[in-house]
Amino acid sequence: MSFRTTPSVDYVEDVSPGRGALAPRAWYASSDAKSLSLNGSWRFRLSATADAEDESFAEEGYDAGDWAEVTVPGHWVLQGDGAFGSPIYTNHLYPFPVDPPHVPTENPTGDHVRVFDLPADWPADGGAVLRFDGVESCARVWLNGTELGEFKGSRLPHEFAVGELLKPAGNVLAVRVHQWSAGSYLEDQDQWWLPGIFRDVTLLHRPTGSAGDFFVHASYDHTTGEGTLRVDSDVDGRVSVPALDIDVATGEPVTVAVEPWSAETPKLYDGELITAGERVPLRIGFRTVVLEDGLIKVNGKAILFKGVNRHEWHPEKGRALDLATMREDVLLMKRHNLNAVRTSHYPPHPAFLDLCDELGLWVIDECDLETHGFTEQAWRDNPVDDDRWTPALLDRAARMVERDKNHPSIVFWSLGNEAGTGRGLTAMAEWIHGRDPERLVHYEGDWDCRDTDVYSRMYAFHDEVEKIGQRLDGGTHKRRELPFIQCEYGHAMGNGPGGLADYQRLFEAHDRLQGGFIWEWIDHGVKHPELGYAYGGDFGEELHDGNFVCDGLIFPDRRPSPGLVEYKKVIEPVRIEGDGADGTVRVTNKYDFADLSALAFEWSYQVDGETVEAGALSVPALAPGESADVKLPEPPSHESGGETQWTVRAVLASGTAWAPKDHVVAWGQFPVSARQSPAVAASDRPAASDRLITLGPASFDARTGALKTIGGVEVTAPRLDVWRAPTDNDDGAEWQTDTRFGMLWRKYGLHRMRHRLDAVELGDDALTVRTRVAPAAWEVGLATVYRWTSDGERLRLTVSVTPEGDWTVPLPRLGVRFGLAQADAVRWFGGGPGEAYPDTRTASMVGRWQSTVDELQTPYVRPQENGARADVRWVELGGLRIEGDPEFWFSARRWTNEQLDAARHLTDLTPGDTVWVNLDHGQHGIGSQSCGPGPLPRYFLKAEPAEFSFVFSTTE
Ligand code: IPT
Repeated sequence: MSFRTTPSVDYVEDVSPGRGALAPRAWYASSDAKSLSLNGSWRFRLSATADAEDESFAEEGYDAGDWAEVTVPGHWVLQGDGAFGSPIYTNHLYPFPVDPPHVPTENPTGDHVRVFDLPADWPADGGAVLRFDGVESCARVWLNGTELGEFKGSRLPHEFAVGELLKPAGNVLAVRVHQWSAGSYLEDQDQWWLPGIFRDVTLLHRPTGSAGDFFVHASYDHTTGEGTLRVDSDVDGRVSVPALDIDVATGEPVTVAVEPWSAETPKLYDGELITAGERVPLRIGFRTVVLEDGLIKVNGKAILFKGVNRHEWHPEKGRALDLATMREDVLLMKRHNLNAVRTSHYPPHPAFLDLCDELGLWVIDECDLETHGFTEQAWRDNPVDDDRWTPALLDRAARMVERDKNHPSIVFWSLGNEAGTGRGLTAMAEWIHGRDPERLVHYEGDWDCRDTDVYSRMYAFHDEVEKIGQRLDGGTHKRRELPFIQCEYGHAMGNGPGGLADYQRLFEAHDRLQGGFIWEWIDHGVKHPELGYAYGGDFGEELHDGNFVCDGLIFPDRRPSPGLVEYKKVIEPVRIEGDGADGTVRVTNKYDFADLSALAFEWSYQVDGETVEAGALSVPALAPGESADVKLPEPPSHESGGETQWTVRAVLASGTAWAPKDHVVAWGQFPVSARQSPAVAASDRPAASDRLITLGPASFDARTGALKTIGGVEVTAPRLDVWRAPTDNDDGAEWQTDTRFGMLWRKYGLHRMRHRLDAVELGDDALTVRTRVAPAAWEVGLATVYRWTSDGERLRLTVSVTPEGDWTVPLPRLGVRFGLAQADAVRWFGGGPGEAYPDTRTASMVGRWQSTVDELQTPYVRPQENGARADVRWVELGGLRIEGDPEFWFSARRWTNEQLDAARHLTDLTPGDTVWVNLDHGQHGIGSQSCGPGPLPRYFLKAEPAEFSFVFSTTE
């Protein structure tokens, strides 16, 4: 016989969504009804299991005075300096045995207590509601000793009626939170597992006659320019929109001329819902979303998503985001030309959606649902195909739709992510279609599109996307009628993603392709005292997926990574192409709705990268899709012989809600006269002494031919270098079936090339050093000849490389590396200001740039190849000037590429005595193979015969 002395925790493993909570409804902040934030410091006690402690802590009079404290909103594992456990990162593997709905006995459980008084002016009449905006993963709640209920659905709101229970002072709110529950099986998103009350807790007064749930329907008829407003409300009242002279009863439609809402023109009308007991502010955006002619149309026009997937992330607070951080995200998105966001993979904090309404972003609002880990067992027992779980799925769908339905920015509801297929998903889609026929339904996991209004895929390769665009992809009849989006593409892990411009060309070429969403917005690095930013494994997790959680367009501190700068350029809403020779520029408006009247255009003219003159360019306020050819002024006069080009920029003509006046939206550059290659007459003759060979300004080791000094500058001799610290995209994901070059490069020993000296030859006009560069164990090699010449002042190095043997892999890079004892400031003429690689170079602008060796580094959370500048004509650093023939890729760092390769965190990189400079003739493309295609073949750096030169001189 057995009996329990411990509290019953059966609800933890119950597949039902919970009990006690109120029906879901719209999320809004009242103008006049009182509310009390219960955010702040709460008493906290952590137990190792769900039933370790009884429920007496919830009783009035319980003294939690000796408990620890945590901040709400927050995750306990990110507080207490490790005393409360640590985060766990897995991509899709459940960090517990898969035996639904069971969870481990070890189930970290946080008891939270908050004692509060009602403000003196808290009305005595009416009721009150206690709202939890997000608790991971399962909570049981008591107020003043009375149990209110329990709930699951971490990123969804739950409300309880508490009016009867409130006292003027000394209210005791007790919340028991379990890290693992049946709900965890539905929340297998690729992110950190972070238990806690991580969104706001609020007490809302509900006056007699207050509004309950309401649904704002605001459509736009593009044929008449009229909007129709109807606010359906549980509680009757009036709806007023002063700017439109609207004052109607709830439920009554009214049609008036309006300015429509779009992501580009986010016109919101302030209104009010007035019930007997309450006034609720409304922000109304009129727009109509339909599927028509196989296209997603808003206000009669097909739209193109230039989107990103956004997880909520803050390096110290996890998913407990403050308003300023949310705003920063939206501002950064707008400033980088993004027009859409998929709230991967759960509804965000509702304030984020307010910002999307206000500043203008199309939103795919995604439900808090992912069961990805079931893929490991061929989707057996998948909760989305098991009727017992369907109530939980429908509850989640309803909590999302009801909470968020009044946001004009939301154009799609998404059922969730990576949950396979099943009847539960169909039930969700049916319910959503019925509840909100005015929006479309998205889900990627069913390629037959049984339940969805769009064919959506993730990481489809360019060639497949093109086929889909051409409608040659086949599929079910239904799918063939649908538009296509990539809900995830361009995996922004580490250096990259490459190939975005190639995708964008396809999206723009085929109507059916309505754009995509980069994976993902931000690196989920956790701020760490020793490691800088931690990733999977850094907390000793038994299962983890390493730095796969750091795959964002912005770094954990929200600084834009080069990937975001590249994306901004690739998706710019104005195309500026020119012909330098005939002095015209063709401007094309690529917005879907806006004309160009918000933009001002500027031209500038550069001679050798230096702007000599600039001015305004008058461009007509083109309508979407229109182009115009605009004449540039006469080129300014300047000394002849230089390399010249035009740069034309489109900037904001005046400040907007998201960026100041003069913010650059788009640009184009076009050459006028080409660069003259540097010429050095080979007039000097190398002279050998005992130990040294001298040639012009340089000295070499007489035995090895290795360069030692140029003028007064000591160098570690340049040698051929083909290695780069593999990027996450070079390494590729283990499931990729295409060749992963990062692995092969290592296999073939490109990181341990040996340099055999074959000859040092002194000629009449050159010093020639012959070598063979090759890895141990393989027959392949690179016959490499360094030929040095000089005119007495300048020194020219010509490197000739001839591959030997059967090279089956492209090279990571091809160039020379040399060392400088000292270097700090860097100036160059070439591509900048940021890094670029063959398939990430759209945003690289030709000009004069300066930086420092430290600032040239791109701080990828897991160190890897970074920081190359493209098309460099010349660079100056450490007392040297280096000109390239042809242009080259430049990078410099205070550690070697081998040290960079060995580092796991930025804190592993410590500056040495030498600044290592790479001058590259070629770089292999970047691609997106960490979760997508590798570089397209045209970006491969093939092992082929090559010759390239550098001219060295001193700057002093
Ligand atoms: C895809 C997931 O949807 C996303 O959450 C994230 O894990 C991303 O990959 C990779 O970072 S799923 C993948 C198997 C294609």
